[in-house]
Amino acid sequence: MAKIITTKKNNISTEITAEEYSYNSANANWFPGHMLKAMNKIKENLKRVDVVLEIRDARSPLATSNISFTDTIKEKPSLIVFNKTNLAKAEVISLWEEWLNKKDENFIFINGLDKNSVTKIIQRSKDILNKYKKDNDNLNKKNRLKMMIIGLPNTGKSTIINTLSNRNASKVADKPGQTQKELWVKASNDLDILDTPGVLAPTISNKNQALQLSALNAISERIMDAEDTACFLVEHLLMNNAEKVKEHFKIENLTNNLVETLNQIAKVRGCILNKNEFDYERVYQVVINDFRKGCFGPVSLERPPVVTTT
Ligand SMILES: Nc1nc2c(ncn2[C@@H]2O[C@H](COP(=O)(O)OP(=O)(O)OP(=O)(O)O)[C@@H](O)[C@H]2O)c(=O)[nH]1
Ligand SMILES: [Mg+2]
Repeated sequence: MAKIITTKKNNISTEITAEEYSYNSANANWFPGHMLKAMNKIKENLKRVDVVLEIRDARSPLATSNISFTDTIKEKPSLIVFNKTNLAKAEVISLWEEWLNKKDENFIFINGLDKNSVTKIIQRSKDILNKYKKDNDNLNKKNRLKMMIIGLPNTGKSTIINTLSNRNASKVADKPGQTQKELWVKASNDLDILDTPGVLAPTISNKNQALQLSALNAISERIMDAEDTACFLVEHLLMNNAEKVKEHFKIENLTNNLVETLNQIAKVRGCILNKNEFDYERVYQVVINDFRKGCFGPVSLERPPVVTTT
């Protein structure tokens, strides 16, 4: 059977992290108009809330950040919430906690589907707010807590609100851009939360970051195609979750070679074209979908940067 992986894609399998790409103005759909609108709304609503929650994905804590948020909310009490811990590797989360503890940031790791875990956000937010109030003692004491929830698309903002409020107050879906308009939700007698549409950073300068965002379903396939995303995922999984790949696809003689693995997946999943060629487009979708369903066990796409001392 013929191998149809192109040269360009084989480049992906080598030094992607060293490559520098620019995705800003060159890419027509990178920062769509509705995101600009959403960002302006976030700024406008800042004065109506006590605390801002910035949701990121625990599998990619830095890749799912947005510099526009950091700048916008810097004067406001805020908490970075790393969501989807049930999909990330526990040992890598510990490394992140160690790394983040050295920074001057409020953060928490949670599983957005677990009520006990999500509830921890409330106490942390109150502690942050109380500390802030002590430092700004002219602020009025109020009984109701008002929160705004922001973050990249598909990081789990609406899910967290639903878990907190015990109902499907905001629509949830495993695709970017589900929430299109801000929505106030009364989560309990003393808590109101403002859900907002996901907003991407206006610029992403690193291809590895774009690949992570694509794998996590935070950006559409128009920006990063399935072939690049699937090759990135297979390479990552072969290095970090090989046993699970073997088990999931029932591949006995798994190697660490990208093309051989794609071919083996094509065989076991019957992704074959008419002329006995592998149907790589279908293989890419299988890899991406199975990753998003969590079929390879906990996966952490990013590790804390290593600080080198000279
Ligand atoms: N496994 C797991 N899935 C989660 C968690 N939180 C959210 N999800 C899933 O992630 C997907 C996206 O969730 P949403 O709540 O719609 O994400 P969002 O940030 O509101 O997305 P936009 O509205 O598009 O910006 C859904 O399929 C959720 O079920 C979590 O902690 N663990
Ligand atoms: Mg949403």
